Amino acid sequence: MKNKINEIKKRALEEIGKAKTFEAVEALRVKYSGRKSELTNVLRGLKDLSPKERKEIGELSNHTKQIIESELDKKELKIKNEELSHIDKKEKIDVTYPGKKTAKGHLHPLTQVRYAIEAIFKSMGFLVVEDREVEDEFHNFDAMNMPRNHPARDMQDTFWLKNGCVPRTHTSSVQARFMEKNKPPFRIISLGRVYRNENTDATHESNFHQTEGLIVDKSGKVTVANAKSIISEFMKGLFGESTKIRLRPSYFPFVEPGFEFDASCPYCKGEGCRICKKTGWIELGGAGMVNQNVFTSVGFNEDKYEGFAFGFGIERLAMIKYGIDDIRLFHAGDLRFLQQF
Ligand code: FA5
Repeated sequence: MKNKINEIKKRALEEIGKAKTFEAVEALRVKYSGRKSELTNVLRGLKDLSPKERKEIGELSNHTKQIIESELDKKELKIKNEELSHIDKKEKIDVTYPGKKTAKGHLHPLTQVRYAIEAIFKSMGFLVVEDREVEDEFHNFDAMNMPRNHPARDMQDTFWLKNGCVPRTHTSSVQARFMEKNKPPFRIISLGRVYRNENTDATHESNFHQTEGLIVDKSGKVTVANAKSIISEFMKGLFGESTKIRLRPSYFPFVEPGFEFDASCPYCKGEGCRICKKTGWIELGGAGMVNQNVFTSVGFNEDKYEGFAFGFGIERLAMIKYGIDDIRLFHAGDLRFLQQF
């Protein structure tokens, strides 16, 4: 039995010496040290030996097993070290090679225009305020001098909610909300979403954004001339120094007198082109002196204050600024469009 054990040991050490891969070492571990190894088989015959021989053979086989296992471990470590020493040939790292650029997100073009509008008005001393998008009938219509059955309500097709409220049809509702809580003098702008029950086309959306402006002071302190110069400064800030504006008489129930204002086309500088439909002017919004009925509806004494209000669509401004001919592109979520800004 001693000879058999020594023969197994000799063979095992020879084979371990020749093994070159992890897999080969693992196969030898099973063959010489596993539960079904040759050495384990030999030990099954121990029961037929005398106690003295059993002790001697038992010790020899344990010692042999330890030697084989230690050689297997050493061989495994050797193979691992060899692999690591060659890794630089397989996996070269050039630390000077430029890395892959991760695509960065950026602001939506409407957000960019919104920030530009805010910055220009803030530089003229305006406070930026926000209010709710779902309004009650009073603040959206009645307080703005559009009581129930007033024909002017038809000017803005409205989505009605079951509870009688409306997704606001214009940012003018913020005028009433602000004046209920603040006494003049003040100058504010408010930017946000508005909703109209309209069919969409290249220049109309049912959900778009507006900017509302309101300046109120004691009677005699606010004039159309002040307002015209503020709107003019704003347009120059957005479209360039050479931009001109003009006011045309128009009707909005919450202002008296009321105007629509146009800016000279920034593309053709007033010569006439495709963007301005050959007129040289682009219509941008409405404006006017605040109707005294609006002041009384928020609790101000009649004729104590005077004010000027204006409102314009943010998408329309962005279309002109970037030369976009279809308003629906802003909300379509097409990355090929958005990545251009
Ligand atoms: C108003 O909404 C008034 N509240 C503006 C105002 C404020 C007038 C203060 C006087 C004083 P209007 O419905 O014309 O007015 O809309 C104002 C601007 O919003 C338009 O000039 C246009 O730029 C934009 N706009 C109107 N309807 C749409 C639409 N369906 N899609 C995109 N933009 C629109």
